[in-house]
Amino acid sequence: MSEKSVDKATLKMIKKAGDDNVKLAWDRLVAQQPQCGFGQLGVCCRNCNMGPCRIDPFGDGPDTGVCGADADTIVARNLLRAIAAGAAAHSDHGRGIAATLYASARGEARDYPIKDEAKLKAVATEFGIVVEGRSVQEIALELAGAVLEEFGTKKGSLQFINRAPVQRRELWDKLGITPRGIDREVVESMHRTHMGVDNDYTSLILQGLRTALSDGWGGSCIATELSDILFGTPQPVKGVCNLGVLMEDQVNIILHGHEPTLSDIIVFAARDEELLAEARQRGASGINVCGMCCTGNEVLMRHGVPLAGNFLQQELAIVTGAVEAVIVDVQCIMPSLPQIAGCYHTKVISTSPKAKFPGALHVPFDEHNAMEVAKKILRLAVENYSNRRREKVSIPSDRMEYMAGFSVEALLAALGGTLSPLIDALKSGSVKGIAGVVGCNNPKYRQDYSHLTFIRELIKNDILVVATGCAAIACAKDGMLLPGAADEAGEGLKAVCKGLNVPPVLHMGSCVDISRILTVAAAIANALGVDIADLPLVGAAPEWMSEKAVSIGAYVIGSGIFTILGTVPPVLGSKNVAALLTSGADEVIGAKFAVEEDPVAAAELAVKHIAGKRVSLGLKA
Ligand code: NFS
Ligand code: SF4
Repeated sequence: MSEKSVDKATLKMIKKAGDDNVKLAWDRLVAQQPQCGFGQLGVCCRNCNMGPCRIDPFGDGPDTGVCGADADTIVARNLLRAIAAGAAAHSDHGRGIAATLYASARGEARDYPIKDEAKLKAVATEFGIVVEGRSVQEIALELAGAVLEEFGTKKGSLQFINRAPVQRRELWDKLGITPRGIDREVVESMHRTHMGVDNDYTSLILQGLRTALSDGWGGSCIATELSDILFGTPQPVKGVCNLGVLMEDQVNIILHGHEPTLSDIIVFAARDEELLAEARQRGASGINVCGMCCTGNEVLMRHGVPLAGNFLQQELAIVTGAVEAVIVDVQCIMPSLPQIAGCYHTKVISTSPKAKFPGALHVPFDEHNAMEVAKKILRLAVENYSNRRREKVSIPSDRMEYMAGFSVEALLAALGGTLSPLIDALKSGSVKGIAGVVGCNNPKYRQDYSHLTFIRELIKNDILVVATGCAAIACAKDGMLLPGAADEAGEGLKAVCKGLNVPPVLHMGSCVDISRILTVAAAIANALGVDIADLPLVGAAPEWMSEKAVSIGAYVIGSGIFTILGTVPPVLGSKNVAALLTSGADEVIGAKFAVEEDPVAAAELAVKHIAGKRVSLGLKA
């Protein structure tokens, strides 16, 4: 049992699920055994109806598909399609936020006023938009228009890439991977992977980097920056995390998915007096809105909303028997939820026209009428409190406090207005380097174990950790986001954290907020007059599972940062592709991937890499 997770709340609810006869992701993983070896190696292709084809990895069966595609082509094509899907998910999220800003500026989304005018002006200025003497509405309208244009832009490259150091941009130009329109890269990737188009694995992978860069410096960056403008730029905030945040005597609501357009307004709608009165009338003492996964991170970063857990806890929240509604929009929502909810009284309410779930209640969310719809959804949850079956309720007591909210702006404020103190700490070696630790849970690996073990090793070695997504939630649950966690850090990092009263692991937000990490990396490189690839940085996704994570990994190495994957990607069926990603890429793009399932060994790789970069910069290893 303890093999499944290091999280006590998770283990308790896995046990309860067993008692309640509920099947979870772990059970379904067992039912899938043995998983397809061709799929694991990435050598199966279904891109046309002459197939499906598969390459024999042992060399005594076919070495090409019907069309003649070999393992290199098939593996690279599959990888490119995964990147395109991941980039599409992040970028479509970004487009949704941009459309909301556009509607807000046109006076068509009254529930979304602009919360951060200073950031609006700063981002508009970046886009070359005049801000002097103009109203917030006028600026927002022009900015939203310019941002929406980035998806299919004619101007040849994306705006936010200009944050990257000139050396990096010149390299992208030289390699022909400067991202053009965001949609264009995704569409071109689908075109290139159609039967009989791009068959050269190097060319396919370069397009993978370009598509991923259009995510990291495009769609994701848009999602982050425009969310800050609309919902407020995060500032350090405290809250509580893990399934123990659910309340026995309150209407419990889980917000799960990704887009803050939905989650942010629900947080405010839940303060409605009428709804609270209705809840009290039904015997509840209040309405307890909690987050899950990345939309949870969005509302945690901005409002300190309690966070019920990360990816592998979405089913378990329902298993507590204490959740009236799981309100979802898009991404990382298991299709199993309505089925599990059927064993309890929980209602799963889907809200996005893009994501319907058989067995769930669908209430289309409408940004033009957001508050009204939010209250309608909440009313369903409140009414459902009367259906709670007390005998099925068991909420684990496990909960942990966290400090989050480290936007770039908040980080700068903590440092006294400039990055100089951080750069000085890097130079002196009190902080040896910075690691971005991101990504999911994966039931193939013990939940949170790799995240936490890897991160602990890093901070011991004076490497500052910045985290997002489900990795950051793993840290929150384990107390790693508290300033006191600095006691586990090396002497140098400990002193820096104590001086600033910040944790050794800084929660920077949801997965689209990895764009914040890129922005900081670029700013440090620019301040030192070097490329991002010259800095003592590493990226890691210790427990990744999603296609979004594949896109993230690709844009992180595309941006010049060595990246360690803790779960094995399906590329091993092509020696050439695997060699390009884990070694050849270094000479081309200045960074490469490593795959290491053991988090202690992975940390050793990170420490060694950072020491090497420090020496190259003329700093003490
Ligand atoms: Ni990221 Fe967020 Fe979590 Fe993985 Fe899914 S919630 S966008 S993909 S599982 S970190
Ligand atoms: Fe087979 Fe080629 Fe068609 Fe893929 S594209 S299914 S390898 S024939």
